[in-house]
Amino acid sequence: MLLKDFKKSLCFYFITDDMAPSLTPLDQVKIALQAGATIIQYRNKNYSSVFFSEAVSIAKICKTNSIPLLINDNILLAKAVGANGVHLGQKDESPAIAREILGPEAIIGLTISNQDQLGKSDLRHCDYIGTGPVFPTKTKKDIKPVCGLAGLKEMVLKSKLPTVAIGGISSENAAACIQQGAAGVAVISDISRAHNPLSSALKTGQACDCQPRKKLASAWDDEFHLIDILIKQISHKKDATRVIRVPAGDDACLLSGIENPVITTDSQIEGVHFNLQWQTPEEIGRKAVSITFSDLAASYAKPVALFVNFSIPPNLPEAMIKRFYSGIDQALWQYGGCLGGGNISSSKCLALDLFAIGNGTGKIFPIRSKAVPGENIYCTGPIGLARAGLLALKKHDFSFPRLIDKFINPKARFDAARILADFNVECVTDISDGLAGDAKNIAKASKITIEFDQPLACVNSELIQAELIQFCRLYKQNSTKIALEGGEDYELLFSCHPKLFDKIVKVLPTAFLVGRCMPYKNSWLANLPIGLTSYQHGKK
Ligand code: TZP
Ligand code: MG
Repeated sequence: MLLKDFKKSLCFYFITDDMAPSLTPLDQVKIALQAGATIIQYRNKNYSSVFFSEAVSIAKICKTNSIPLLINDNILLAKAVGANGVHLGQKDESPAIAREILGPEAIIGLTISNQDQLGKSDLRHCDYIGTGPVFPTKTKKDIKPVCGLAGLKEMVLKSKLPTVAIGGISSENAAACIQQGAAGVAVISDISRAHNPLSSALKTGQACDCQPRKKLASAWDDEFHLIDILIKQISHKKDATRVIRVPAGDDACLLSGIENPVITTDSQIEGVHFNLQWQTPEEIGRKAVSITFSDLAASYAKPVALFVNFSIPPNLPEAMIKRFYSGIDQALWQYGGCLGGGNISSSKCLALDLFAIGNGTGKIFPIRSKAVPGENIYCTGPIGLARAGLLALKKHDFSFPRLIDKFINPKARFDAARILADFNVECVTDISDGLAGDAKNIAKASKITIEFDQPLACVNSELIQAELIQFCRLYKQNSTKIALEGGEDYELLFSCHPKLFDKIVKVLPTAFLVGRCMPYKNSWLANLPIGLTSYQHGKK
């Protein structure tokens, strides 16, 4: 689920019933999902550890069908089964504790039965509220008086959070609740205890305008079948360089005629580099290729072949895996290069390991150790945008589309690399770990000190987009810090003589001065604002 769609996912909210006479909670969930339920809550008022495997099975089927799962009351159970969040009552643990345990991306709901509770509740860590009972119900005994459609409407108007109507909901009254402005309706017994649960669920789905699922998604389970369909899915087969003699599909790929083979690798790991709540599988696949190919761009090499090792958790649906490959295919169309092969393996966490082979110029292979005193360090374009985009996503704030796009859709700068190669620039690296960190890599390799331009014009000038300034003002962030420390812009950092730069900037007008190359004096970087570092994996 993409977080920006969160409100939509509240629409048809099914809650499991541990006291249903004939249907297990897992069977109830299957029926609700078939009928088009958009979110599931596992509610088991008699929960004990013997039900853990039941919760795990429900978590699996929800994950496979990309439907968020919330756990009623039990924060630790939510954590243990990898649910998307919790629903808490007034007497349960606080939303603040749930946030601390489940993290910033968790969905946290709170029951608010009336205006008095609304006034008294701290909603800072909540994403939605559940209001009811709207209509009479026999499912829950210790409840407040019914609030009716009028009470629901008042709650919708007074609460800043999306409101889910609960209590006595059926296909007869679901649409009326949504007409009052409710983001969704939560149903238990009208499905779990219905004479015909599927037919009842389908009617509620229809009332909520939710499409039924003809077939529930199945998790991938056959490696060879998957490899077969994924290879077929890659439509970019144009081997412009004519060096791939045997492409993906055999034990190995046969290449010939690469005069200057340039090889690089990169990894994208769920929870470290990407998050399915923010990015679609297509975007993740595309970005994985862009950042791997960014190393080829920084080496003046043209993409030839790409190899993808895909580690996939067992409950991931086949359809979603295909979407990652569709993003990979889009990137191959964008940059060139063919799929040379890969591997698929089952794994606890979702990860894409990419290997790329490119063909270098044969004339120059730019490296980090070629910067010399007398030259300056320059950057090919604005920086800090991707980091700010990531921070915006973490704050669930989608009002910075350019920043978010920079994080989600970085481009390998083959265009800028071609210009630098034409001018015989010999010292280049791509900025993946922040301007300060990558400048330090050049300084160390070249055994020089890079003295940053004062007062850091590169980050304070108009080059930093208005959106970044706006973002920093709103969230009291230091734009210099974001620009210098933030990784993932994938611009190129290079060193050359100022006179050469005067020519380069005419054809690459976004390029700007970062600092000067000086003989080594005590530190690799000088003139950096105090306290700045760069992002390094493994280091906080
Ligand atoms: N909270 C308020 S009413 C209710 C809960 C958990 C029970 C809703 O169940 P049903 O069967 O959909 O009326
Ligand atoms: Mg509760």
